[in-house]
Amino acid sequence: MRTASLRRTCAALAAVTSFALAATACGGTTKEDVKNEGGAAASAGKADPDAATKKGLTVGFLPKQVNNPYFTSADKGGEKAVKELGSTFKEVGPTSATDTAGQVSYVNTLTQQQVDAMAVSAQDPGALCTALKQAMRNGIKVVTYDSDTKADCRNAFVSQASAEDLGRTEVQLLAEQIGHKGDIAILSAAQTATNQNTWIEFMKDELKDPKYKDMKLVKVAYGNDDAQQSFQQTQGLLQEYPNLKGIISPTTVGIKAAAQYLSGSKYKGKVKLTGLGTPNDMRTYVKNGTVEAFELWDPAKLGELAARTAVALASGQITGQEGETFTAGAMGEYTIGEDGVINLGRPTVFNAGNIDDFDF
Ligand code: RAM
Repeated sequence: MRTASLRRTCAALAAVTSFALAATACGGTTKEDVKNEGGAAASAGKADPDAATKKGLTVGFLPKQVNNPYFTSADKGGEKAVKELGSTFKEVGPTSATDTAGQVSYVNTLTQQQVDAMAVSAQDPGALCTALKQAMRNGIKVVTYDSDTKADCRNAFVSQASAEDLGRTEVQLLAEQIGHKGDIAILSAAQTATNQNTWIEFMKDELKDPKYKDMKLVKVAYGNDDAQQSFQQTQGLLQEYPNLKGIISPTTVGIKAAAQYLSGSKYKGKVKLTGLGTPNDMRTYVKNGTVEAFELWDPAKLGELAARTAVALASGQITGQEGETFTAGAMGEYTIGEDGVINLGRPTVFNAGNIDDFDF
């Protein structure tokens, strides 16, 4: 059995040396090690729901992108919860949503800094796996939030809502606005983003229903969660498809940039736009008639649930197995579902009638 201090040494080694060297120095990495020391399917030990909540932990948040207001809200929610629980919060992360190599090195940084748990929003489903598994082998609990990696590369995934619900309802929202007729496009984030790609698959599946027979998805464009690129991609879509009737943008950066473009163009109010946005970003465009309705969850609550899940894992109250339950403070009780997924709840649809009730 490894001691905690050996784990720490290995963590530091793994982060500063090559994986092979760290594995040798730490006595090799066998399948059994992985089984015993990490992975949703192979979490260490048994959960003890009555275990005390540990204090004095360090929980690192690693969003897709640090300068994105959505992640600012989410991570603030995480920070508040971590502090309330008597632990230390830290945040690291890239400024670009397409800097996957940067995300990998931030995982290694957190491992090297010997955090107790990390909450990661993955830019890419597979790219972080080696680094995340290394973290778990060193006793660090790994939660993904917002955007998942593969199930065996983390202990649990805190999902904003059912991916299926999100994908299908965005198509439904747009269909109502365009009378179920016309060409439509999707303006997504990064091409590799796990969350957006999952939602887009459900959008495509929803569009197979005969009630959408007169709607055609002509293109999926990628604005990389960059305001300027998203603006230009919207402009490009309208140039390429002048008969476009609607756009779905399942990204807070994308929908805002698309709304900005549409609102200053001849397409304002004519080309419908929906997707996932924050009420504060979208208020102007709802009030000026560019956007009728869009949806989102509360990012701060997502961050809070990620933090509480990370602390529950690090305290041994849960291991990430399906069926385990834990209390997430005032948010109430949550049950871990299939593949270690924990669902925050249902998203809210925002429109002119309710947008002023929200401030995030
Ligand atoms: C952007 C990011 C994030 C996504 C939201 C809706 O801020 O791509 O991952 O969940 O949009």
